[in-house]
Amino acid sequence: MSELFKDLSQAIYDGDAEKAVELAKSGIDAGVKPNELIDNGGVDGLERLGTAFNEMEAFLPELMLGGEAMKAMLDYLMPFMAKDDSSSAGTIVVGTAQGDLHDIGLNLVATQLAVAGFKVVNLGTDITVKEYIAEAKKNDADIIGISSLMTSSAYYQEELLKRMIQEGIRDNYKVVVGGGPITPQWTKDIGADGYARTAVQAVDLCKRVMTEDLSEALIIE
Ligand code: B12
Repeated sequence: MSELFKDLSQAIYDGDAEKAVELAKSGIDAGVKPNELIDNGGVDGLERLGTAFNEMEAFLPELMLGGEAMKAMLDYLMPFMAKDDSSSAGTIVVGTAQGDLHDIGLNLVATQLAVAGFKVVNLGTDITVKEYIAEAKKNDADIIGISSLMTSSAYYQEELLKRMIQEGIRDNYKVVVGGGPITPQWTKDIGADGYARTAVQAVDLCKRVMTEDLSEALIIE
């Protein structure tokens, strides 16, 4: 990892928003792509923070500061991501599942999809199964995307698919899932249409579930 990525990761880990933005700016000035700064710097810092939290070396306030620093850096970087206005790749309704307030990954997925030409309806956090379905109908969506950062909220991914079957609307929308605890096996078990590990891969996933005739869940990791 280059020095810049290492410093950026550390600034996020330390919850130092000012430094994170300053380092991101120096990266942009040096021609580094926003996605590289996000993935190699920011996400790395948050992943280390998550591990430290698990090992009780970091606590909730540190987690919050890390999240805030990442958000500040993303706010700075968003305008540097070029938008492809040439086509409408499809409409996707996205949000984090019920009970889940994590939105950093969700916003990254929403941004990448918008940049790639999708019409994105970002519902935000703590979205119930009912709300996903109502919003998908209202927006005439092609895809529903559910993010879950906690094992407890992943349960609602399965609930959504069950509810769609009960209401006879399962085939009306593709359903893609993602987030930390989500695995390819879980994706297959609950009968979702696809899973991607990162926001950049989510674009490929959504394009492919829209256009390809897939006989089983599409996994991109
Ligand atoms: C920052 C953070 C917080 C912040 C969130 C700030 C915010 N606005 O989002 C705060 C402090 C609020 C927080 C709170 C809590 N957190 Co927290 N948090 C984290 C942390 C450190 C980073 C999460 C993050 O933003 N990662 C960076 C982003 C970019 O990654 P990502 O979200 O995974 O998204 C990427 C991919 O997964 C994918 N993706 C994501 N969504 C989707 C959707 C689709 C459709 C697709 C295709 C792809 C995709 O693309 C994204 C970009 O590449 C993680 C640790 C970790 N390693 O994840 C813990 C973590 C998620 N938190 C955890 C916990 C336990 C909590 C709390 C319960 C703590 C507490 N005791 O109160 C609360 C719960 C609050 C709630 N009800 O939601 C646990 C969850 C454990 C579990 N498996 O259930 C984790 C894993 C920490 C740990 N190691 O224990 N947290």
